[in-house]
Amino acid sequence: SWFLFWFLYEFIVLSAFQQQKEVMLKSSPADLVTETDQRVEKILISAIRDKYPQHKFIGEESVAAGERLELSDSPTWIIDPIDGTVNFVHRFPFVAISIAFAVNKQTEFGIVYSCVEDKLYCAQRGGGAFLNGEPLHASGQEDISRCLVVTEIGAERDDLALSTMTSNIFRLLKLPVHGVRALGTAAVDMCQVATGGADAYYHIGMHCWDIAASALIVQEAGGVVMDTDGSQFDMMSRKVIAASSSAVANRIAQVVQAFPCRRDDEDPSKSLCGAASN
Ligand code: LIP
Repeated sequence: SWFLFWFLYEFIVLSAFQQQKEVMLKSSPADLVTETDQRVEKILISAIRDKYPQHKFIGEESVAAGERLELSDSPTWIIDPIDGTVNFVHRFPFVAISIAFAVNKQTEFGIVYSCVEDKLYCAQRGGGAFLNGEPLHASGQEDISRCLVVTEIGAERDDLALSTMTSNIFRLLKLPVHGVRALGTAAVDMCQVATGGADAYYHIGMHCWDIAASALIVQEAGGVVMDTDGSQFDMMSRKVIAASSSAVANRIAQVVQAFPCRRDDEDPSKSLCGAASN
């Protein structure tokens, strides 16, 4: 219910936002988690499970705690309790909850609540996209040289990932595009394409829980979502482009290169090149 949502964010996330936080590291020195991330996810999943005991869940912190990530055809809730945890730790004002509901591996509705901005983005498949109740429309821009592009540096700190990400930005700026922005949360980044405030977003390395909801919000706002290699969007591939038009999306796919990263639904015991890691 909206009350639970409101309670979680008003009372738990916003009050913790101003406080000093205990920070734990996950996959890299820039991949952080706090007790608030874990607490919000637990409360949300238990509340939804009470109402829908048959449904499945994919939660960022449940997976981090070792739960197997599996997307089946069953009704599944894909949850990121705090998207933009680094922002949350630093009190940088872009922090969001992202909730997607998928059936047959396809998102049917998605919610992104950017709590410091008090902006509620939502979409239902075939029902359009909205921001605080107002309809959303992507910009429709077709000329890459008139585009504002959003991306992220992400949490990877290995040389290959960093050189790939920085050379992607270099090539885009040389196209040229009007500029490149990064808000520090994939979900809010991507919603900027749905509002028309930005014309494109691309990212390599984020997870299904970061983008499952915002991808539908962009599509329902008339935008285009695809993989960075130009193929069909796959929320498990950890590579995505969202754009104002197919022309802009395809132009970015020509410029952007990806670094190897394990699919979200791939067995973590496998090494990046697929062989069992010893
Ligand atoms: C974050 C994403 C961001 C990405 C970070 C991290 P989190 O999600 O929103 O786009 O660059 O690596 O994945 O960890 O704050 O939920």
